[in-house]
Amino acid sequence: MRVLIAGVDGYLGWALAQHLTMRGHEVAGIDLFLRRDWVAEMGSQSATPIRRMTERLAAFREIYGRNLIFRKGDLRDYDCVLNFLKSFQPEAIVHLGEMPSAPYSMLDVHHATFAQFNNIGGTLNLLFAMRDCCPEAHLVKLGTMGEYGTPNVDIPEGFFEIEYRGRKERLPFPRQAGSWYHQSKVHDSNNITMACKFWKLCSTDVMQGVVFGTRIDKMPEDERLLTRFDFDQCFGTVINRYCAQAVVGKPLTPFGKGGQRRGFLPLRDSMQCLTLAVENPPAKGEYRVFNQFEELYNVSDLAEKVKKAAADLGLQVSIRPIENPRIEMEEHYYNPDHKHLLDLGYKPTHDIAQEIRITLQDLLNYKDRILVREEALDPDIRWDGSRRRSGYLA
Ligand code: USQ
Repeated sequence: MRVLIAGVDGYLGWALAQHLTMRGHEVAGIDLFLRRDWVAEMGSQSATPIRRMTERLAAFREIYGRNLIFRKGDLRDYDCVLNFLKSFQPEAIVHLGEMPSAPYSMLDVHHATFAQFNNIGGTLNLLFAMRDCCPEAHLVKLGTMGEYGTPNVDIPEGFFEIEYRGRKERLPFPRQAGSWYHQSKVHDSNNITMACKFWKLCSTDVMQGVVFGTRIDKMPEDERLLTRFDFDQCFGTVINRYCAQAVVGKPLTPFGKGGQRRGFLPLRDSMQCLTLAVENPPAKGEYRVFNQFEELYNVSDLAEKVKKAAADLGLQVSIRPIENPRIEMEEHYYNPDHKHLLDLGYKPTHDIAQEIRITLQDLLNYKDRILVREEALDPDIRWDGSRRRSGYLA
């Protein structure tokens, strides 16, 4: 299948290009390298030494014997999007090309408007370009579990049956985003739903949980193929940040009471799930939603798991909760469904402890790259709009 990946230079995109190629798909990618700039803006860098795209492409060709067709381009530029789609004629488009950080979007008005213009505008351009040149293609769009928020009831996969004043309807489950970034994904979901309805496009909107780890299945041992690994306050997700903290001997930092529950999945499982979505497209005109995660954990339990895995490797680390810079519930009910991907054959990794151990081992090779950007680990972006470092709570 011809698959176009928007955001191919990112954490998921670079890994997915390899995973899909190993499965025999013809892959093209587009990227503007903005993730590299955003992380630098946060005073940080990828712990793994990611290469320039020219070197990445050469390594790709050498190791997989296939070309990754690449275009440097901006999804906010409609002509660029349209021309690339026209020339590649994708059968599937995996859209990972958005600004993915909640804290980054909460920095100030400029970052909030950037997050929404960039994400919503890029997705709209893709939808219009699909309508105009490849309406049969399948859009696999990366949404987020964060679109639903943390309601005090179970969360279905996108839709639920409701009876109101004696009448019944299948409606989208209410979205209650927790940041300007998460809100941009909610708007995307609404726009995609409309494009499927009006233009008979088809789409899988993937409500993905928090991804962690360094590895994908069957990954050849070559440093040039490593995907990026961020640990700063904006682009590092919680388990990845804990692992980076453990490697440089800093305390692990659950925010506040630490009872925040989320769905998590290793990078290798994210690849498996996105591939299942690509290889099993919905019907013409269908908009479907997959909740994509392996298991639910709270952030305190995860800190304990990282501490234990680190101890197994001889690293002594402590856990010190810090003031929560975010406005979010710190103890709450959380019970989302996640059946659609399992029905399609998703086989979860399950051994989270083993995955954390592998991540720590990989990071130990790059300890110095984390140490030189150690300050980037400490959060100071607050949801109330102020900027102040979070102190330890105990
Ligand atoms: N957290 C800590 N300590 C830390 C960092 C984070 O306790 O050092 C907590 C946060 O307060 C939050 C939870 O961990 O309650 C998850 O935070 P995160 O930074 O790992 O993830 P989040 O901001 O939710 O965003 C990430 C990705 C985003 C994706 C989302 C999926 O950056 O692109 O959409 O995970 S989900 O969380 O399911 O919405």
